[in-house]
Amino acid sequence: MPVDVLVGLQWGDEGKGKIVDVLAPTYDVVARFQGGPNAGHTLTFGGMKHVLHQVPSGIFHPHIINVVGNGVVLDPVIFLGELQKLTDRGVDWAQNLFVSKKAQLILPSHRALDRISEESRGGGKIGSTLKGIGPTYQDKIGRNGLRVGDILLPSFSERYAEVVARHAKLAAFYERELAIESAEEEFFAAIESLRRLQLTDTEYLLNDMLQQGKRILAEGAQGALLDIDFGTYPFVTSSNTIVAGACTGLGIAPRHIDKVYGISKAYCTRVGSGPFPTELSDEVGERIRQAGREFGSTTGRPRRCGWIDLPSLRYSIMLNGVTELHLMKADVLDEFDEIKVCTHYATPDGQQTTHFLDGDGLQGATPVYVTLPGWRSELQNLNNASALPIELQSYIKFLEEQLEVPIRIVSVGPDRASTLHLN
Ligand code: 2SA
Ligand code: MG
Repeated sequence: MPVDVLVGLQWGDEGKGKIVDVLAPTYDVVARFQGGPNAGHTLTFGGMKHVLHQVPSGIFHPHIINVVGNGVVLDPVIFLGELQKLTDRGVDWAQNLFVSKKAQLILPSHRALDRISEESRGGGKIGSTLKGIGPTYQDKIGRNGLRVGDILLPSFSERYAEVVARHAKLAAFYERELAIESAEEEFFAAIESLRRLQLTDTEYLLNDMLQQGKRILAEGAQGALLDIDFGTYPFVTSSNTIVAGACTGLGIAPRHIDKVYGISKAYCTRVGSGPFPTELSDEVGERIRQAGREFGSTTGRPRRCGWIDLPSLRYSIMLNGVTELHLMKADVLDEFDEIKVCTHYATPDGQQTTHFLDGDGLQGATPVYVTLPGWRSELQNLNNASALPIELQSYIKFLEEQLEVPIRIVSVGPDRASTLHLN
């Protein structure tokens, strides 16, 4: 039985949480493979909105096993807080949630270092979520990190002290102090609770489930343009957000991967710094922000908004081997007379390119647009794909031709129910 992977194709916030929730009933397992509390996956059903950061989005379905994989960086305080909220809402997660012993722990000092590192960058800030993501992955790659399994060892507090002592030296280099005393109290309380969860070698769990014929959905966080290797470096996150990350982040071999769901908004957004060729700094961008309620679900930051960018999508589709595209938040464009699509870039040397560019190349690229007519009607209550306005059908067809992948889902509202399946 295969593993299907769901990934964001832009700079995150494409609506991955909603689609995992929609697709989840046909899976036995939902597994997170990278990122951590920098993610904010929003699910809306039954008139309630739920935002998940580290808990996989299958948690609301009692039949689904949810796995936090080894590729994740886990903040125990935020994680336990999320679980408490689920308990308060009557979700019984205790039997359905497994955490990899190999996942890295985010310590209070990682959060402090994230802040110090951002502050020391002056004008070149990454715009990180300040959740400690970068410093934790640095420690992982530098072979200095603490893993979830370490909390089961009698020597845990000693090892913790060693790591924090090193972090304090790093802070001193920036002439700063960690100032984490009160955060440490919460941290150790959360570690106590974390010990009582199902901590295991999830690579065995997942591969055993595959052998039993179970279906696994790997849930990506952030998006391809924030990938540490292929994103808009250095304005990226610190993990491989593309489909390859699902193999290393879960311990699943590439040959098991079947479908790749690529999630894109009908327009484009970005939070944090870095190039964004189709960004609209005018009132059109503001209209998209208001209509789409484009504010970060983790930090509340206003998101930068712009038109859909096909060179970047083609790149993300290539890197991920996307087999079907899901077009999100189409309803946000309901009131626009015209919709623009960036088909390629013009470069300062007078050339045109359909390639996504790197670094300064992207900074200097001018988007070239095709303008399509808007549909000027309310999509939210549509429940049948055949009822889609002709202009939206043309928009979808245009994207499919340009991107050479089928669009299988169009989302017309935040609720589970506002999801149209196309053939
Ligand atoms: P980090 O914290 O080290 O991963 O930040 C590095 C860059 O990655 C961006 N990033 C994100 N971009 C969009 N959405 C994300 N998640 C939250 C959400 C963000 C929020 O779902 O809304 O609430 O603000 C996310 N996580 C990381 C980040 O902006 C940096 O550019
Ligand atoms: Mg998000």
